[in-house]
Amino acid sequence: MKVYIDGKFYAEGEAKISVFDHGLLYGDGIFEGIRAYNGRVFRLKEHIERLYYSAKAILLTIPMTPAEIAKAVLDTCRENNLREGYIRLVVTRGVGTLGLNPNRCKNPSIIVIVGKIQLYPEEMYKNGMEIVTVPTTRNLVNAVNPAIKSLNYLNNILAKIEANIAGVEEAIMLNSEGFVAECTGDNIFIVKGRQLLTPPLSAGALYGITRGVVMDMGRDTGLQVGEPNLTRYDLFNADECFLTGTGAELIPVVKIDGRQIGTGEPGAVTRSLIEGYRSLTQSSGEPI
Ligand code: PXG
Repeated sequence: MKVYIDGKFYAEGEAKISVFDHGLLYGDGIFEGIRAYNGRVFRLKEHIERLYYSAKAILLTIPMTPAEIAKAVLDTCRENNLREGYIRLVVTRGVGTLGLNPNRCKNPSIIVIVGKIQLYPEEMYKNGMEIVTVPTTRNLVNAVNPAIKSLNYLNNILAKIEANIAGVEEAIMLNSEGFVAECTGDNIFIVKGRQLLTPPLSAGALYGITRGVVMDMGRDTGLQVGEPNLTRYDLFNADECFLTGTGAELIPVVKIDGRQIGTGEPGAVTRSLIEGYRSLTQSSGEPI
């Protein structure tokens, strides 16, 4: 695989970033996880828009236009003959001194890596997954807002480790008020009657691209889509529950903290949204 760094392609072994890059020293940077399906990059415009939102929030000036970033992503796919797979777009603060002040970092670096994506086991898409709530709470929105897709993922990683310890693949994270925020790398939805609900960004959720697509599909199919604060009680008593993410797509959840959700099998609304999402990913996107 060839890796794009600041306008040039490098073989995997040669694709290197300075140890003085503040992305490494302080996790000072931002990223996007994007998918390509069937020779097209899915929701590329939305991912790049979110990248600029993250950059705005951390006062990082991306030294390229959105159109140039899109071209770099598509060029990297072409260079690697990628038709199907995962694209990691990273912008670091750049090389600076050992002090944390970013004013010494003159040149942010732009990196595009393509590869394969590890989905959850296929069996879980069919039968649903079990998840638990973990002790690590979501970062405060007024500290490092979880809406920023920053290179600081320790909050999520700690929760992921706690999920692993509990023997499950994903974890629900609550915010400091006890409301559901999201999972470590996925947004969470519930279905209750004709309502399709997901926590608001203010609860500590990422502005998920898949989340947005699913909310649109929900509206199109006549569901009442809402973003209220949700508690664990709301999740336990939902008819259906599922997670969304670029990597995971949509995956049904059938057990939370030992409580069976709905019938204990993936629900009808979830299954039809999975179908709808799969056909969208196959039929739309920016041609490579
Ligand atoms: N919340 C968090 C914290 C995320 O990191 C999502 C929600 C879903 O957002 P999108 O925009 O993808 O619908 C994410 C995205 C991985 C992986 O390697 C994680 C994500 C995306 C792709 C791969 O685990 N997380």
